[in-house]
Amino acid sequence: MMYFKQWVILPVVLLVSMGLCLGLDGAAYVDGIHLDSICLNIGLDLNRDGVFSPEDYTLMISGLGRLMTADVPTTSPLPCIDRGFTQDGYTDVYDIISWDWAIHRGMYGDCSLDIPLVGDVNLLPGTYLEAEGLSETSIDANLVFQDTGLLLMGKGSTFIGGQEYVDFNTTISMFDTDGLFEKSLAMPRSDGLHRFVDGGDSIYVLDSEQGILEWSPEGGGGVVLGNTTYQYQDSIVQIGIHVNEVQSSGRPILDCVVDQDALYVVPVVVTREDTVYFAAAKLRLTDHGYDLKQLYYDSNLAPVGRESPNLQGLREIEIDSDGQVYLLNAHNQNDSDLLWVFNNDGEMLNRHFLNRLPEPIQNPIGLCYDVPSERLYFASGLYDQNQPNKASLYGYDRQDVLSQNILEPTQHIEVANLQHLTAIASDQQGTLWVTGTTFTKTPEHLFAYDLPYALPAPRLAQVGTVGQGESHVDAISLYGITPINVPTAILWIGQ
Ligand SMILES: [Ca+2]
Ligand SMILES: [Ca+2]
Ligand SMILES: [Ca+2]
Repeated sequence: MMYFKQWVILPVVLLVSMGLCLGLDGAAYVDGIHLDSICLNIGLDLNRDGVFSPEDYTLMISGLGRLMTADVPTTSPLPCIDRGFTQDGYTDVYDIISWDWAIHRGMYGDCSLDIPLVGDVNLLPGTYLEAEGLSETSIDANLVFQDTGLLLMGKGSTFIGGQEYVDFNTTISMFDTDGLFEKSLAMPRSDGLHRFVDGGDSIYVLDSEQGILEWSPEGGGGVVLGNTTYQYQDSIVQIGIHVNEVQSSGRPILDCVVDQDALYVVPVVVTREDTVYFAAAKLRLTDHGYDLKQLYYDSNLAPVGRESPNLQGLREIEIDSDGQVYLLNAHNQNDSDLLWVFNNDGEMLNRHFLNRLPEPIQNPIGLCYDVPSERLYFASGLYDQNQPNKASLYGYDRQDVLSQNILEPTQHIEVANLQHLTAIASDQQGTLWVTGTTFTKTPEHLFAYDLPYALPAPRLAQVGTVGQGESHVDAISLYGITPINVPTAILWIGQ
């Protein structure tokens, strides 16, 4: 089995520390809870049997929807799940992306799986400095999606010694415009694909290693935006992970919006003098590639430091029909679950601290702008251990997002039969498609010796965007219909 890798296990050092300091406004900010040292020399081998295998991957998947707190038992593998470039105190689909990248890079035994934000950048004159990682073709020519309605991407299962586990490889399932299953395809590149984005006539597929790929309806496609460095005004802006044999740096593109000849991406790493922070970027297609046209960031909160919320969780972006830009940050530290709206020229119009709302939303995920209702939808990526079979989805009128009033949802939808929501897509005709997964066994704490865990089952729900107030929908099970157990991305492409 080629993906198994062995290495020497060294003694494990247990260290938990937490720092406190006062910010400029007098508020107490906490440094990160340094739980990673628990994971020292474990790498991805969560059950510590000396090999990395689908057992470990299944254990990681079993941790989805959880919150990292200081009372997580030191024998729990949970802190070792929330690592890499999505270490934010939450375990969700972004940790799957981080793991997949680490698996692809062969970082099975690396203790931190972390990579620095910035590496050594050789500056050359001009705005377009370098492009790396551009490859010939990454999308299989047989992947034809004409007449398809709904696309799901996710993780299926594999058998090891007669026992079923979650597989690392990525599968895409296609459904027709009535939601009936058509077919599934194993992806030829299965190590970094993590999101679909509507690209008009084509589909854009995000890959944590390669950047943004374009997938044409007739099959085939390749990289349209690879790992790139720009000089923008007085800053250096790095997009994607810059893979280097000695030391890679940067962050993968986690989300993008395709709008005519512009691409909006998040996150990008900005270096200005001695500060480094995250932003979203607008790029415009020119005859020599994409030029960086605009950055979107909160200048009051942006520098990554002790005096600010932790904005290293910048993860999702949406654009409304007036070109206004919405950004979502999720981080379980210093009230860092945030929603922003900017105008297209980069001026911040409003920000909302989602965990300071009367009904706080932790780990916001699945940001989706629905054009007909002019509403912004997202969900909490935490599941409620008291109600493990319900997920909460919120819809906000965009005027309310722009208003300085306390943000209140126009719609609050409880999705029954769904434990952990991973992604939302709008058909832009009044329906949201919601996906995620449900675990039949949800212990309070995860332990490696509880393996084998029961495999999670895929879920799909439809939500109308004309309603108001509280409502309930039931998710249907796709178990036995699609080979995907854990859907990680969804896109409506029907007419
Ligand atoms: Ca193992
Ligand atoms: Ca995480
Ligand atoms: Ca988005």
